[in-house]
Amino acid sequence: MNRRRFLGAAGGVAAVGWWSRRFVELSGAGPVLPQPPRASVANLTLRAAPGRAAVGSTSLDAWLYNGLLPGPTLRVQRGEPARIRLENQLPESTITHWHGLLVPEAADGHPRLAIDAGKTYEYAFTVDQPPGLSWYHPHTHLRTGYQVHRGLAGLIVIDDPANRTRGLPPAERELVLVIQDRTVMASGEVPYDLRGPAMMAGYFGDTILANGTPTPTQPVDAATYRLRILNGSASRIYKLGLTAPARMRIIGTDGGFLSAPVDAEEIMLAPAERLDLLVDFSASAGRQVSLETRPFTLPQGTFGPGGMGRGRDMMRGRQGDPGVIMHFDVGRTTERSAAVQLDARPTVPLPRGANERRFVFSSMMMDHTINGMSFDMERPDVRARAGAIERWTFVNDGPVPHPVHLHAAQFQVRTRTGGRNVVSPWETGWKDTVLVAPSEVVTVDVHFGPHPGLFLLHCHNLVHEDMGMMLNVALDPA
Ligand SMILES: [Cu+2]
Repeated sequence: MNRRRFLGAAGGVAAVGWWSRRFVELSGAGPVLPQPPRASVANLTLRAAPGRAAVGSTSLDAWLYNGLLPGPTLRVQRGEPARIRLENQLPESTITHWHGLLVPEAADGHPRLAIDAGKTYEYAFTVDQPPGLSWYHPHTHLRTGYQVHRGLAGLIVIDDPANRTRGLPPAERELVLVIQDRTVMASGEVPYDLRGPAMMAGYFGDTILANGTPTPTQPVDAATYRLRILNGSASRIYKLGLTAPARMRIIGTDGGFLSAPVDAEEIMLAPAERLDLLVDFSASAGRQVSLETRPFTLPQGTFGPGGMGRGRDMMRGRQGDPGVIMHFDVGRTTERSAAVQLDARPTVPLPRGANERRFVFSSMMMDHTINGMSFDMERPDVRARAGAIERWTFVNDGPVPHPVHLHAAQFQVRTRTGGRNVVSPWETGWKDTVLVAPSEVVTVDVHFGPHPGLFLLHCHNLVHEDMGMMLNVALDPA
């Protein structure tokens, strides 16, 4: 069966008429933002299994890690060894990837390591990188999008022992937030229907879930909070903003802290990107502040406005639709925020004579390729060296945006030409995922981690990834 037919056939509920669907009930004063329970990685069993997860007035027919949506938040200290046993109680094969962690090949969750239903996989690795927010999710051949969509995803926080001396908010004013969009039926089913425009633009759900909850309301003091945000959506990009006076300062991104906080009015967050944010609510005491995603259009590339690239699906909305993610009810208790001292991973200039490579991301006629190639599990496509520094250029010559993700490395975004034509403030730190919109050319300086082996470069629009927009990166020993 070819890749496209397989995805279409296996995509979940087949034909669902709009008349049988309804939006998950929304209420103005919903539940608070649930915080996933924390788990240590010292001796962790992560069980992937079918389950139910309460979502608004219904319950999702889900696949979950340890019964939770999102899964438990793994808290780890730098230098701490992780021993994690993955138990696959799903009806199909799976494997878990630790997105953002620099781990040995055997622990990276390459799809060729997937285990059958009923089997277990033992992960052993040591976390040795600066504090920051990473996450974990399946990386199963052809099935990543479906398995994440059913609910398999969770956060990893590399803790920072120096939090308080940096002037950052205390633990009780730190919130994690996973943003995902899903269409949830009254029955609890979550159709993942990839026919038509979805095969080009990706999956778009009609409800935005914040830690699995539609539009929660979080009570906060009129003080500074730390929000650690993951866009865990398959395809949807969010343009984050606040509805009432509240100052947003970016302190970190995928790979850890920026060198200094950067103020922002709006922040664009593509699938798999993370954000470490300070929000000062002191100007909105006694008011409600909403975190919203604002409308946007990206350049449309070669199809032009109104083409397939807009991915308009009558019922599910499309890229750039506005929506409310959650509310904050700001109390009267005020507290002045302290001066913030960050500690960024140092920048290293590109060495003379560094390798340069170019990758062209193309989406045409519902085929998604990199340099004309579709993913082959065994074929090494790029050979580089562990520990090396290289300059890579990502080119989007098609009509749909691609959040480009590289395993086993962190990179720094250097330039963006075409399209938005700017490197945004939230892209200035160390990253592992960067949005390359239509017509854009983005150069990054890649710093490979210390581990040799077979790793991946791919689009993190999970629909594109499963349709083959992925290459193998073979790292030789340093
Ligand atoms: Cu893509």
